[in-house]
Amino acid sequence: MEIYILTLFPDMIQTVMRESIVGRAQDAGHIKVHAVNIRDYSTDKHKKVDDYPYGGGAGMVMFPQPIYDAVMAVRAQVGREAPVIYLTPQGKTFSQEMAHDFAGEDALILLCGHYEGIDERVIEEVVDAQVSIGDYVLTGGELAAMVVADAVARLVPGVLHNQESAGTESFEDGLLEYPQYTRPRVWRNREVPEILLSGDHAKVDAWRHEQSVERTKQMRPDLIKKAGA
Ligand code: 4FD
Repeated sequence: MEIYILTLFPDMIQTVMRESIVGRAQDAGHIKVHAVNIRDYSTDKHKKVDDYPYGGGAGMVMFPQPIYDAVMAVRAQVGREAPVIYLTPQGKTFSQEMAHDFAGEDALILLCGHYEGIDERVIEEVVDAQVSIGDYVLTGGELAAMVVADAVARLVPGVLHNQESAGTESFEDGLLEYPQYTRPRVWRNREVPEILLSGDHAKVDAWRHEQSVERTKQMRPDLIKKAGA
């Protein structure tokens, strides 16, 4: 899968996406993350990409031309259908379900705004979906785009190894994850729950499910209704 991130800060993308599991997945050829500099597509003599908002108000607005040209260039390069997803606080809240939908695409084009956002007309012209990673405002869409890219990348076949399987953790069954323990068996007078040392896999599974349900009731009662646990 190819993920194109259109941004004014391509170095920010490259630096993060070459690390850890996503970096390894790129090295192995499972995914490729392209950071596309929107400024490279500005036809302005000073490579300007933003201007004052019509009607007045604080901040600057990214004007349509460089964004439109960057999207067209990427679309031509991809050659296949690829949704253009704009990261914005006005978008639909990102979810694990959305991550699965996006993971089914050959390519994604993630558009990052800065300043006070982008001209509404370029959204109407090229954007297929507006997505928000949560109800807070960031200085730019880059961190939001990388959250989406990371959540999608780990669902691409081959990206996670057996030790890191995608299906067993929080949200895949609508419940929060159960608590995990490793060595030592006693740490600062705190013991690992006895049942985990019993070797009885059926009992361990039952205990973990019960812990997941309890934890979800405590921390995220809103999820219990959906999970039907
Ligand atoms: N919650 C998110 C996305 C982007 C962002 C921006 C309009 C500001 C938060 C469009 C205004 C983009 C999010 C950049 N902040 N900031 O997903």
